[in-house]
This record gives sequence, C-alpha cells and structure tokens, in this order.
Amino acid sequence: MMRKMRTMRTMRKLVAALLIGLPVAAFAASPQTAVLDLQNMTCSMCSITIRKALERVPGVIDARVDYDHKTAIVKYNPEQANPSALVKATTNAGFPSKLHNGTQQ
Ligand SMILES: [Cu+2]
Repeated sequence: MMRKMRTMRTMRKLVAALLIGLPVAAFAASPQTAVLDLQNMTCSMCSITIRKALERVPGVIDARVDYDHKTAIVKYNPEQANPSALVKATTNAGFPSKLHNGTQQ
C-alpha cells in the first residue's frame, strides 16, 4: 500500500515536470533565416570577420558568409535576435549590410 502511494507521488512529480517543461517546447519559436547583402567585402578574410561578428549576436544559431555573392545567411532564434540586430552587427564590424530583398524566410 505504502509503495503504491510513493509511486503515485513520483508519477505526480513527473507529470508536473512535464507540464512545466512542455509549454516551453511548444511555444519555442522555430529558427528564422535572414539573408544579408554585405558591403565592403574585399577578400575572403572579410568573410571570417563578418561571420564572427554575426555569431557574437545573442540568438544567432548559425552564420554562413558567401564571399562570391557577398551575402550572409544567418539562422537565428527570433526570440533573441532579429534582422536589424544582424545588420547592426555587420555594420559595427565595418561591413554595412541590408536585408536581401527585404525578405526573411
Ligand atoms: Cu578582407
């Protein structure tokens, strides 16, 4: 009898933990991708500078800089970062940018 009670209590704790944990997962925003057109890129080393600047922005998950196309493709958590923060980061690093076609995917 006592053992059953304890099991029930453990179960209840588990359910409570799930109830607390689930909404976070359910409402966590899915990553967004922004494409930036970059200025001032003169060599492939610039790509690294830009990538590092973007990766330093809180919420950035992944940043890829394409030297040939002078673009940066940035995956970010929209709850922490936004396109203007990304533009600001590259601009502060010496590479003014703007959203490619003003679009986000
Ligand atoms: Cu360079």
